[in-house]
Parts: sequence; structure tokens; C-alpha cells
Amino acid sequence: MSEQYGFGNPEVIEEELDILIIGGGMAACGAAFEIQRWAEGTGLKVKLVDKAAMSRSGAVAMGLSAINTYMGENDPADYVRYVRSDLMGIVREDLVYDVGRHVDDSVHNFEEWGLPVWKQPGDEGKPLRDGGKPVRSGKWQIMINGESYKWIVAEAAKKALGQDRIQERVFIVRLVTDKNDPNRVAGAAGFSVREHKLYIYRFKCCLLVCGGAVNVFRPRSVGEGTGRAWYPVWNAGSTYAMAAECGAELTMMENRFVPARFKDGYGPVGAWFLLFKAKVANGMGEDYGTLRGAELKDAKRFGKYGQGVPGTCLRNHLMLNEMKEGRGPIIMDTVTAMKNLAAKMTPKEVKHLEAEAWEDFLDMTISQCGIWAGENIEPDKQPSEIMPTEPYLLGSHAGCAGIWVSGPTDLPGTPKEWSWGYNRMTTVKGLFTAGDGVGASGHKFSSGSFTEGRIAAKAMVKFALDNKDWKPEMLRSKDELVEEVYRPVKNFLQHKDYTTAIDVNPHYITPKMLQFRLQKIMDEYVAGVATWYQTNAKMLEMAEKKLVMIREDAQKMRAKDLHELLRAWENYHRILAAEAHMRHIQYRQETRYPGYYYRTDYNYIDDENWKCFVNSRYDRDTGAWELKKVPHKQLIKD
Ligand code: SFD
Ligand code: AMP
Repeated sequence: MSEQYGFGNPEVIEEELDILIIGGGMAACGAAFEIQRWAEGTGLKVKLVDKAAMSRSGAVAMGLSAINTYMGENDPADYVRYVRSDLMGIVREDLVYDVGRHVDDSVHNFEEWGLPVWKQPGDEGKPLRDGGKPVRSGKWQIMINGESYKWIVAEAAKKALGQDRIQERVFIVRLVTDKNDPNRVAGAAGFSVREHKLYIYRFKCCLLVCGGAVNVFRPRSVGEGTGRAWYPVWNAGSTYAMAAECGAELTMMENRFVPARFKDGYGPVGAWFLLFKAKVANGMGEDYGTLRGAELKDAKRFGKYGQGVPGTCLRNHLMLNEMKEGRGPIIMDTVTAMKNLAAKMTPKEVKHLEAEAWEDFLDMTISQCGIWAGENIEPDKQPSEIMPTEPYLLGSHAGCAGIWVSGPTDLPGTPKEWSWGYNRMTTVKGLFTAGDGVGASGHKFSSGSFTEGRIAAKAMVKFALDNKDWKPEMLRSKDELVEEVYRPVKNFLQHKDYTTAIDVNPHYITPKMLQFRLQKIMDEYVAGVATWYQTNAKMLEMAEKKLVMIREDAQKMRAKDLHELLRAWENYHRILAAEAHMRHIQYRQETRYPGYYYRTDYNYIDDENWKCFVNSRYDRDTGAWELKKVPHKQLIKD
């Protein structure tokens, strides 16, 4: 291989472990923090690998301004009702309840580790654990000064697990099943994004927590704005793709999240709506929610879901209608909101309020402040535009795409088939997940994802101990894995001299170009922004053909350096996540989530036929997908 491009033969490092944590985000940090408590003294060998640097990796990289899941005075059963209603009736209530009953302890820990939590007057300095009352923005959300949120949580995780058990900047490409049991995971392969090294890990079990999928759809930010997104651009669907390739059953991959966000900067709206009590209007200045909200009462189209407080997708639906019918743009009246709040404040308090308005974004979505500064917007003087973004695939925010997992057994009425021994284990033996990875259980957010990592960690230790004498034997040899992981490099080195323009070559495609192609397909056929989030059977049939082709062509991606190798594999993961999403939308013949996407050929909610989970399985050898309905069961009464 050519040294000119920094590619000699890679050094291959093989390691035998008991437990591997793949990812370094909120769920991984939860697992790292919890695992030693159960593994101490057992002799189990545990390791964590993250493609980036844990202190700023994943969705919480920039920080957050709120912790969106904190029970406090609320009942976890009520939390289940909220999540169920926001996700249009179909969630795994056992999993949601499990998060609800454990999440507060995690938040108390965050505070003890140094995260500043806003408190009610009189309770300043009183920790949450001792009954200190937080400032709530909504029933479930509490306000924090969270610029360093991830740094603080990662520090605790690193201390608990030990720096010597953590490897940063290793991108895991794929899981490998066991030679003697095709439904059991035995190892993983990846590469260093900084050094010329390839890693092969063998283990008894692993936690796959690589977050959701971003940049699967053509983003609204193109050209000079490229790279800006709401969710973290580094999370490329690795969780869903690697699980699918390993044979795990996915669930609710038709679901997506289309967040309403401050236009161009992607600033979240929660604090503005719930804390600052800002109102939105259409371009004519009309309060469209009040004016046309009654449309949601149409039971033929929205079933029972439009009768009460509209969930996140239905709020989007009303907004989209305004824009589609030419009554945009949607404008948030930050000016009146701040004026109302300031009415009873001293000048000093008003200054503080102004600072908070900026800090909400400085702590979480800095680019929004860049937009405000660049466009001369002061939120107390000028309103801002709100816009539905491109779709994201995730299982922890206001969405529920993900993997089908085993749950707890102790919630009365839980179907037996929802639990197969180890909490948060997927249908593949030894493969666990949490956070964005767990499907049919949204609204966990940062705190719930961390908590789910803790739940999984405890179960993994039990699994590893129960399988103490089992030896993993990987189906693929070391040479096969090296060949596979470095294929994009080989594509480049073999063909680079065929043309004089390095990016133009009939034998390979650059990861960047392939990504554009994927995003165009998803945008135009699978209900992206180009079609106002609409699709139908025919469009999906076209998408299916194109996605199968792009999956084949992905074998021809080139990598001229380690950075491109990373990009190539991210794209490969995106393609599989995209295909799962498309196939689930194709299978579910209804519009379960109006405002997230529309099947225009079945433009209504059909509880009679589709109040069920949709699960899928991918066969890596044949490339075929199998989809099925799985019965839904409500466990907590209305
Ligand atoms: O304002 C590989 N989230 C919010 N949660 C809240 O509690 N409050 C908020 O205020 C929230 N908001 C918000 C949020 C996220 C973002 C981006 C913004 C605003 C701008 C959501 C939470 O952050 C989210 O729910 C959790 O972080 C999910 O946790 P997890 O663990 O499932 O994903 P992760 O934290 O992104 O971590 C993923 C990790 O995987 C690594 N990784 N490692 C190895 N190999 C590979 N192939 C890998 N691929 C990825 C990543 O590096 C990372 O470490 S608001 O909008 O409501
Ligand atoms: P966001 O900033 O949009 O990610 O929202 C943060 C939290 O506030 C999530 O729990 C949302 O479901 C909730 N939220 C945001 N906007 C609204 C709204 N208009 N009404 C009710 N809840 C909201």
C-alpha cells in the first residue's frame, strides 16, 4: 500500500474482553458509571470505545439548557401517559416506566458532580436530592446551566471506569456474530481515526450506544451552512446499521423526529415555548394554533389523538399547513414574551432575563447565537423565524425509532414475550442497547438515556457472569475484517492513477458525493422537505430500487485518508438506517405521525389495523428485509 497517502498496512490490535461499551455519549457514560458497581471483584474485563473524545462527544457535545426528563413530584405512570400520547399511542410502556422510575437518581448525581440546576427562590443551594425545588420549564423539564453538561458527566464516567479502560477516537464499523451461533454477537471491528491501527475486540456481550442518525436526509443547511444540523452530525446511524447487520430486530423505524427549530441556527424551542411562554403566529400575524387547531378534532384523520393536548407531531402538522398553504413564515414573538416577563422585574432582573435568552443557546446551540448576531437580532427587540427541520432518526428525543429489546418483568400485565431475561438486550444474544438505540420508548432525553445505560450495564454484568465459561469465536477471520474495513482505502490506492483529477474516477466515488446521492433520494422520495414530508407507495417503490443500488455502490467508496475512511463508513451506516426507515414507512399503511411524515395514499391514522409495533429484520447475506406487525399492549390505564 502507498505510504504517500499515509496508508501502510495497518497495525492490527486484537483484544479479548468480557464487556465492550461502543460509544461515549449519555447512555455509554451511564453504563461506564454503573458497571463497576456490579463488576467490582468479579474479574470481568470491561472497555469503552468512542469514535470521538468523550468529554465533548455525541448529542450533548455543546451542552444543554434543560434536562427534559425529571420526575420530581410526578408519578412515573403519568410519565408513561405523556410519552404514549406524544408518540401517538404506540410505545413499550414497560421500558418507558422503567426509565421513569429510575431517572431522578441520575439527575441527582449530575447535580452532585457539579451541574448547576436552577432552583426556586428560597431553595438556592438546596440539592435536588434533599428536596430542593427545581425551576421547571414544563411538567417534565428542569432548567440547568448546562454548557459543561457533557464534560461533567464524562468526567464521572471516566473516574468510575478508569481511564485505562477507555479508548477514544476508535470508530466501530461492524459487529461480528459467533461462529457457532448465528444469533449471538462475539466481537466488533473498527479503526482508529487518528492512527493507522485497526482494532478487533472479542467479548461476551456489548452495549451498542452510538446515538441516532443525522444527515440521512438532505439538510436544510446547504452550501455555506453545510454541517449545521440540530442533532449531532457525528451520529451516523451506526447503532441501527450495526444492530441490523448483526441480525437484531428493529422496531418503529418508520418513526422520525422533525423538530420545529429556530430557522437556520436550529435553536431548540422548548425553553421559549414553556419557560418564556412565547407565542407563534403565521406570516399574517394570526394565532394559527387557536384559529385552525380544531382541524385536529377530525377523528377520521387523526383518530382520538387530536382530541386532547396536541403532541409534538401534531403541533408540527398545524405549522406545516400554514406554510404549505402560503401563510408562512412562522414567527415566534420573542419580543412580547420578554416584555411580559419583564413587566414585574427590576432593571437588574431584566438584564438577567436578556442574558438567559442568549445563554439558552450559548449553552446548547451556539450557532443560533451566531445567526442572531449575524442578522442583528436581539430577541427582546426582534422576533425570530421558526421552521420544521429535515428529519432525524432517533429513539431518545420526541421520536421512537430503534431496536426491539427485552424489558423489565415487574410491571403488571407486561406480555411475557417482551422480556427474555436480560434488560435492554436485543434479540441477538449478548447485544445490548440504550438511549437512541432502544426503540418504541422515546422522551428519555439526556437523563433517561444515561439512566438506560445504567440499567443495561447491570444486566450486562449478569449476562457476562452467567456466561463466564463461554468463549467467543468470531465468524469472520482477522484477514477478512481487515479486508472489509480497509476496502475504501484499497479502492483508492488501486485506481487513483487512472485519472489526473483525484475526485473524478470511474472506479470509485468519494464519500461526500455518495452522501449527496443518499440525501437526495431520501429527500425526494422518502418524505423529506422537498415534498413537504409526503410520500406514497409509488415513490417508495422508486426509493427502494435506488437505495438497493446505492447500498451496492457504497462498496465503491474511496478513502484517501483516515478522515475519508471515517466518512465512508458513516455513510454506509446511514444507508442501512435510511433503508430501514424507508421499508418501515412502506410497510405501515397509514399516517401515524402527521407532521413528521405523510403517506398520502393512506393519509389518516388507522388504529383498527395499525395500532401495533412494526418490527423488521435484515439479512446481511441476502440483503433482504423481513417486516411484521407485533401486537401493542397498553399497560397503564388512561
Ligand atoms: O433542547 C460512536 N437532547 C436533549 N436532552 C435533554 O435532556 N434536554 C434537552 O434540552 C435536549 N435537547 C437537545 C438534545 C440534543 C441536542 C443535540 C440538542 C438539544 C441540540 C437529547 C439528548 O442529548 C439525547 O437524548 C442523548 O444524548 C442521547 O444519548 P445517546 O447515548 O443515545 O447518544 P449520544 O449522547 O449522542 O452518544 C452517541 C455516542 O456514540 C459515539 N459514536 N462510537 C464508536 N463507533 C461508532 N461507529 C460511533 N458512532 C457514534 C459518539 O461519539 C457518541 O459518543 S432539546 O432539543 O430538547
Ligand atoms: P425542544 O426544545 O423542542 O426539544 O423541547 C424540549 C421539551 O419541551 C420537550 O420535552 C418537548 O416535548 C417540550 N416542548 C417543546 N415545545 C413545546 C410546546 N409548544 N408545548 C409543549 N411542550 C413542548
